[in-house]
Amino acid sequence: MTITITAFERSPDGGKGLARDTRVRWALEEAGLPYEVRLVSFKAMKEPAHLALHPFGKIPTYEEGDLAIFETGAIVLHIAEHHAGLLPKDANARARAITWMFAALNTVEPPIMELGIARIQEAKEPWAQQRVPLVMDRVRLPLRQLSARLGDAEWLDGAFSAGDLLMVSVLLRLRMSGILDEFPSLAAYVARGEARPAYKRAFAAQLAVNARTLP
Ligand SMILES: N[C@@H](CCC(=O)N[C@@H](CS)C(=O)NCC(=O)O)C(=O)O
Repeated sequence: MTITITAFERSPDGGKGLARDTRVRWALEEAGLPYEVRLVSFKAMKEPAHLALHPFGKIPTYEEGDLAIFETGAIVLHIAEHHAGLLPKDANARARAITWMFAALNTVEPPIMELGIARIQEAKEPWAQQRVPLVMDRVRLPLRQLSARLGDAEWLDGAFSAGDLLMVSVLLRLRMSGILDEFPSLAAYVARGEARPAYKRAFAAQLAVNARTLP
């Protein structure tokens, strides 16, 4: 059955791979699954056809036969549960890997998103100067804790898993801020993720979309 995902027709990051379709592309590449991409404009994302797939009018979505789902965490979990390579077979190890998926999306990502909002959308507010350092500290706390847990290990819990895929994807959003460089073990962890052939293929595929010239 053909897998179709949605992605930005033109990503606001210009192809840096930070839009969330890259996470899904990466998971599909790790699992060795071919997929098609339907590109959507910001306008189309808010129209009924797309809202039927994604009630919040965002990308990515995932369609396979009569299944249509949204939310990158759910999509990556679905891929990982049905194909080898992203979750361990042992039940407890699998539960721990899924825990890291949730930790990436529920604990580490929220302050990182908040920092993006503080730096860009709220930049002109009179209080922006005071707020940004506060949010940066809110980003640093889970990073310190994550770095302590990772230690010298290659991945978060044994072999590379969907937990690492989402954690690396989330941490990548910090590169521009310079905060990642304060945590050399996390910077090296992210670099290991980016060095995976599946990540490179996913990155190249989204870049090809964003580098093309629109009519
Ligand atoms: N929690 C959702 C977030 C989805 C999301 O925010 N997608 C962004 C792209 S990375 C989007 O579509 N933004 C366009 C908009 O909000 O209009 C997920 O993980 O899939």
